[in-house]
Amino acid sequence: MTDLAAVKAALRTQAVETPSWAYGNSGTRFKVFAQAGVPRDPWEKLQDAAKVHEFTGVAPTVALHIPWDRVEDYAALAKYAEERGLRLGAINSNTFQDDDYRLGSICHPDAAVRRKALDHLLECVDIMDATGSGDLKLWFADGTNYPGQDDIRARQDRLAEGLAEVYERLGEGQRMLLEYKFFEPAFYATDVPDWGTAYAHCLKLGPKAQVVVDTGHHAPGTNIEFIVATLLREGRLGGFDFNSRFYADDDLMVGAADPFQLFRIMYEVVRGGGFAAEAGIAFMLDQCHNIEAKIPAIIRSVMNVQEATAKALLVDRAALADAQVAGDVLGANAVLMDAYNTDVRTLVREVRGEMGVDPEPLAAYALSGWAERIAAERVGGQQAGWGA
Ligand code: LRH
Ligand code: MN
Ligand code: MN
Repeated sequence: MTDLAAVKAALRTQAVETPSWAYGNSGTRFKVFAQAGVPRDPWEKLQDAAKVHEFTGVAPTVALHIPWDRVEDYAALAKYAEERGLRLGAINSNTFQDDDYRLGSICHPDAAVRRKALDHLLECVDIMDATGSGDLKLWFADGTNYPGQDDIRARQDRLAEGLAEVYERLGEGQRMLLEYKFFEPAFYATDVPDWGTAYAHCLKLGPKAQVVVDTGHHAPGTNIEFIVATLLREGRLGGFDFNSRFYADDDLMVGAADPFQLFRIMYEVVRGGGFAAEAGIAFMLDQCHNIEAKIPAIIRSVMNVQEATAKALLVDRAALADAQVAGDVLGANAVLMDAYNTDVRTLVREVRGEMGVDPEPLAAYALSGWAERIAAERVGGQQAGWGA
């Protein structure tokens, strides 16, 4: 038997971080379809993020991407967020949109390019100081396209050296979250391709270096929940970049392609003690909404995470443990599936009501008139970054 009151209490503490770039226009290599009312600057992105939080109650922080969200005064941006009931979350670095980075950034063979990339990462920590953000999220587009193009080991040495310099710069209460991705834009060898490589670097660096799992960054069929369980067990799971994929790094709404996978991941989080606030795991979205309306898509994503979490919390852990110890294969599987197959929509509606949030976030947002207002007021929305 699961304690429903405890499940609800846990759900009320949930926090999902939304990415500033999901509010902007984005697309594929082929076309960016501009939408009416899209934010023109980081301030307007925060206005939209505040709506997501207002209608879900569980999206209190917003991740920034530098330089996409470059402003003169980051402390003022943080204050602007606060005035809207938000906080600024992870600062995402960007060492992939400059001509100099053709052969990589902190793994580049030329020391001058490495210096430039490192200076950017250090600037991101300065921004964290100003915004009060605790996490620096690092993803490197570094890698090679052809065997022999560069020395794989030397690139690892450069990576370790660069990361160490940034690690040293981290202040009290600041962490470095290292994100891996198995391919793209490099096609032969990526310098941080998998959790093992990220973990090895983090282990050398120290406890403030943690691995971030972007759910879209694995080969098809990868058992992501196993990675989550392992990193949690080792105390090195820093957070998630949630999204869905059908093929590659699709950045679709989390829980859209494979809600069962999202449940399995959230179950391992709950099982490993990662859901408690003290665990410090950042539950971030990393998505792009190319053809669908952005704010409703982000609200839907937050709801999907919330529902998957509710199901994970509903797993009858005692019954599961009994079945596992008894070697009852089908019984154990049935306990897990019972939780997954539970319709939790009424439960989460109740949780919202208890939090003073409308039980139907999407309908409430549609009625709020915000979409019409921004479409009328904002002309010339900003692109999220791709193809800019
Ligand atoms: C890389 C990535 C990384 C970037 C984001 C925009 O594919 O997942 O997190 O910062 O996309
Ligand atoms: Mn990501
Ligand atoms: Mn990605």
